[in-house]
Amino acid sequence: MDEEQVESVAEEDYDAEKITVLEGLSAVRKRPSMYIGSTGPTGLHHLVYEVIDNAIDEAMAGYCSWIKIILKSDGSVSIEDNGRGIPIDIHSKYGVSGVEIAMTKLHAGGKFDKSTYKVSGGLHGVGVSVVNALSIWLKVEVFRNGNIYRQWYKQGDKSSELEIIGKTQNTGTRVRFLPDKEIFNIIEFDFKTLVDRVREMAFLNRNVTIEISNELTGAENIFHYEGGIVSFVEYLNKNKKALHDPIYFRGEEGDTQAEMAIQYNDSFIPNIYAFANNINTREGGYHLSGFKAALTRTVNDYARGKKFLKDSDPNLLGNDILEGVAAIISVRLPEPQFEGQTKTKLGNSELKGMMERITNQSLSEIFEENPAVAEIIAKRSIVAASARLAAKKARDLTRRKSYLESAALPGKLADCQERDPYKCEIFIVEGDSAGGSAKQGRDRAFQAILPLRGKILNVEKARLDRILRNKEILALLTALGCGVGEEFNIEKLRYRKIIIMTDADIDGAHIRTLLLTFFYRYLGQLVDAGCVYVAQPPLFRIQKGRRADYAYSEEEKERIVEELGDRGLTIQRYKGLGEMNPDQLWETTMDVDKRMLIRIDDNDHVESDKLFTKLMGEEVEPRRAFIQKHALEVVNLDI
Ligand code: 0RA
Repeated sequence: MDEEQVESVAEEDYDAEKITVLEGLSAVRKRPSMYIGSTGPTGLHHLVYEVIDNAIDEAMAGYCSWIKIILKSDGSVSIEDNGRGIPIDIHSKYGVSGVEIAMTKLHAGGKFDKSTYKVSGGLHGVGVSVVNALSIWLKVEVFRNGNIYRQWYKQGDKSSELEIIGKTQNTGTRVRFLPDKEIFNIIEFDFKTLVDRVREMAFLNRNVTIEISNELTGAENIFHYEGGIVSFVEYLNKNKKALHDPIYFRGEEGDTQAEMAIQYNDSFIPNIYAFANNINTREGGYHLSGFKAALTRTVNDYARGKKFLKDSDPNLLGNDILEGVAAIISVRLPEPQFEGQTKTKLGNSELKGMMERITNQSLSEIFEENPAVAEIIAKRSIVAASARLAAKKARDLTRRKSYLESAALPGKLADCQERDPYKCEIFIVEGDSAGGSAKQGRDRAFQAILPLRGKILNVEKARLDRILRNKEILALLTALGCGVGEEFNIEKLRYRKIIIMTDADIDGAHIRTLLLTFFYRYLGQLVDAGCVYVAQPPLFRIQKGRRADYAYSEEEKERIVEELGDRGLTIQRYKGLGEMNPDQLWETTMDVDKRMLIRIDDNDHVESDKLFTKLMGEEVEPRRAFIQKHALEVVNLDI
């Protein structure tokens, strides 16, 4: 790989060697995370998104209507589009083809000069050269000028010249690459992860058809949504009860465009996704805050105008109006500023006023033209406001109680000795007998045990005020110490590891799901902070003589049995944690050195929401089977 060494102006005091700037792709291979975020699964999938983003750029410029992604059986991935094709002519400045520039120069990806596209997607905008740098091999094919061109690369360096290999009537680009296992811990793509992202892309770009298939399994999906983000909100509400037809409006100022789709459902949870140039701005930003402010104002104005709110009533708050809303906001702007921890917060402040103007104007018109819809939204927000006041009363009550009882920790909590939250963990255990084993087995220096009895409330079907009257949830919240809702404060969290430890049977799975739903819905910040875990107790104990092995799955048991031979084996199947003696529970599930924990994360909020709705929502019948099969889908393996 050739490295351009660009010398900076060196002042006498400086060591010129040290300030030599390395350009070219070797920088990418040296520090991949700087370009793709990580060398874990997220970074790996980012490679695919980077190529798709280039194709979507072509689509946004009006030249591409179709993208096809194939997971190949050799582990590589192919991304083809029917855009204009990467230019093949020789660039006057560099003396090499456009293809070679795109493949070997940083930031040269889809944008040779800024004027090529008005707006452009891509989180890092680093271009396909980064994909090239991090691939053991890459093949690029261009369909252009009646010809098919092809060039091969190895770890970023070309391994063949650009050559014509055939004729075609089409235009477009096909890139196929195999990620370099010297760079990535894992080089297997997760089909579902790709499918979810591609579906989102198709919602956001209504004119594009995206096909994705997996050669290994034969799975195939084709996404094309005429309705765009209207289809997106319908998708969000699919297993929920929608209260009206979706509302849609759009507007533009200068080179910036915005569109919004809104549809309320009968749940209590807001479900809003804001995108900027197709990027999910999870951390929000000015587009989102402008939208929320205007939505709040418009609903308040309407409710006052129609006298649903009396003059003496206080205004509805933003959160009242957001209860049960599903909304998509999509903005496209020429120079997005991505800020925040994960670079997913839109920092362009001019968007706030713009979103307010568009939303105020369009939504008040829509409300005037559709009074039935407006009334549903206004009245539902008023109910939410009264529930908020009731919840506040309930919270005040619990707070007062905890003041009275000094320390006020729940009686059944077996606390640990350590006080530094970062060193402490709490096991939430189902049932008293398991709780007993856990209390005896633990390391009391830093492990606390909270046994919960029976089923906790299904929080999916209740508002916060009712949830806070549930004894088990109160005990949990008091033990955690971090509060909930407006009072949430992670600094007050007493344990930085919260470990859900339930039986490995269907009831255990159910309780685990109830708890996860509660964390996910009401203590999402703890999930985002990576504090919530699920313990993995073994399913079998296999004894031969003095030797005991534990198996955490059916397959592992088979393997151990095979290894030890059939004779003289005693196999015990654990139905509940209570069947393990304290030593065994410690050894298999609680000992930091030996246990396996699953960290809960929420990488794809849209799909997590759908999963929890399915798990805990109205439809009772399919639930049991579904929980048994999928309850752990929401989690990723950690540690
Ligand atoms: C540079 C310039 C143009 C298009 C592209 C790159 C381009 C890159 C990729 C990567 C995957 N698919 C792509 N499609 C296009 C503009 C082409 C022109 O002006 O004709």
